[in-house]
Amino acid sequence: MRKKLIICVVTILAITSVIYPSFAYRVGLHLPGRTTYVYTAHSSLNSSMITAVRAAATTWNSTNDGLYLNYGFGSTGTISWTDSRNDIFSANFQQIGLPSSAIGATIFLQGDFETFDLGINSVHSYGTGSGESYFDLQGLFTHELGHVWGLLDLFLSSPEVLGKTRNNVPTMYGMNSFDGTNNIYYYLRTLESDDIAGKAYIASLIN
Ligand SMILES: [Ca+2]
Ligand SMILES: [Ca+2]
Ligand SMILES: [Zn+2]
Repeated sequence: MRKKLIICVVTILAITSVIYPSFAYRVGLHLPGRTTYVYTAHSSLNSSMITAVRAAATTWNSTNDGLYLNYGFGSTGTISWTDSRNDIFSANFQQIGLPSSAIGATIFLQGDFETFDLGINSVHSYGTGSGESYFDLQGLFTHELGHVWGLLDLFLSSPEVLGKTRNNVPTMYGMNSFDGTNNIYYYLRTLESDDIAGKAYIASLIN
């Protein structure tokens, strides 16, 4: 059983500007450079992971605000932050220079929000469901894909999180442990009103 909270980070390799309006969600660091991103499933993902990321993308697409994540193709080879591929991958974060304590990370380069890469840290155990001995893949991917749209992590002390339970905590809650479970990701599969409002706000800025 994991007793330690592990921060799930969005990694911006270089930060251009920070806008930080406080609504019932938080946006900042960047606005997406595209209204539709095509992502690829890297060969480091197993079939369960691919199923999970596609379900997570469908969840965000269902908000119907003009911002879409479309599956492109399977990819192989080296992951590059600077190529045109938006790879979804699994890797040992420490070995590739990402924060070793993170569970997932979404990576943009400074000034280029046309492309991203999104990874899960292979040192952890992943699965499907609400079990406590692993992290739910679909919920984790749903959370990370929210970062693609520019939504920021929320934490225990965030007004958006105070008073919430596992059943209504926003998907953008940024740690694994909440409301007595160490696998809050299972509950992050479904978007809450704050997540939907945040994405709609971002859509209104760029559409
Ligand atoms: Ca890339
Ligand atoms: Ca939910
Ligand atoms: Zn996060």
